[in-house]
Amino acid sequence: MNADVRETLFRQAKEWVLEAGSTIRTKINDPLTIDTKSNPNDLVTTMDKDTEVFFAGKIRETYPEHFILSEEGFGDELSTMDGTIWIIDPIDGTMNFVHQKRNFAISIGIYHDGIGEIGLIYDVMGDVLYSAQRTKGAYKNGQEIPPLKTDIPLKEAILSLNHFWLCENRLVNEKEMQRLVKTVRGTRTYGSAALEFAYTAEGIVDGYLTMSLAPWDIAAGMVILEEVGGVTTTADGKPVNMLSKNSVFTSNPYVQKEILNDFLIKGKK
Ligand code: 2AM
Ligand code: CA
Ligand code: CA
Ligand code: CA
Repeated sequence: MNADVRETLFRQAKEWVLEAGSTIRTKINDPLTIDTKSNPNDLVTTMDKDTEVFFAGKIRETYPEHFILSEEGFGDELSTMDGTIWIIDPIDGTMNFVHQKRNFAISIGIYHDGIGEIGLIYDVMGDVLYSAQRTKGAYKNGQEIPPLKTDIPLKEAILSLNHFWLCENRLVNEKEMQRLVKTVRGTRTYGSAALEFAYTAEGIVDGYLTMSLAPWDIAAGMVILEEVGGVTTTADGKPVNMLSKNSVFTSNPYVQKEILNDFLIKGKK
């Protein structure tokens, strides 16, 4: 994608993200209609849907030739990554949105012919915008985020992961995961994949490991991570597929190989 085209698109997407975030803040204490999707803990609210409708409307009106890949069903059915695709999670961390009224984000990645060009992750209640354009660096509220540290011993790393990894699971032997948790300095669980990507990019956690994410959970984060030298793969070290669900391991490359080889691949089922 041409750099000028990308810059214009970036400014437009950023404006819409801030506008959508402002609307959510205004309505944060309004009564919510909450439904469930795949299971009783898989929540969706009218705010998720309304926010996605807002973006889909703006995009279809302004860029009718673009495509939309999004969580709540107002996007397109896509079978290739050809063209310009807005990959949208209107609210990432819906459970946090419902229970905590904070710790959720709007996540938008814009990809062109399969390449991540723009990433925007907006911590709505914190009013913190993480953003990146390919080859132009990553920013937190307009301040450039420095490249990730290259000297983190595993015993001083903080890892973000869901506690399900420590229970019997289909991917990695839980004994290896327990050993990993005891090896690193600490672990965290924030409940918003997009924010966990942003925190990894910021270097306040050194990696994020998750069992099953959709493209809209990771599209923006991957662009931002890449700009600070981070690496994103599946939990067994393979490239992630933007048209399907994936296990995901995004990390500082300095600890990535060690965690992959010594724990995830070693304990792989
Ligand atoms: P969501 O809030 O947009 O659904 C929670 O650990 C993280 O995993 C959130 O980023 C959440 O995104 C994501 N996630 C992906 N699939 C999920 C599912 N089926 N149920 C709950 N959270 C899911
Ligand atoms: Ca969801
Ligand atoms: Ca999500
Ligand atoms: Ca969502």
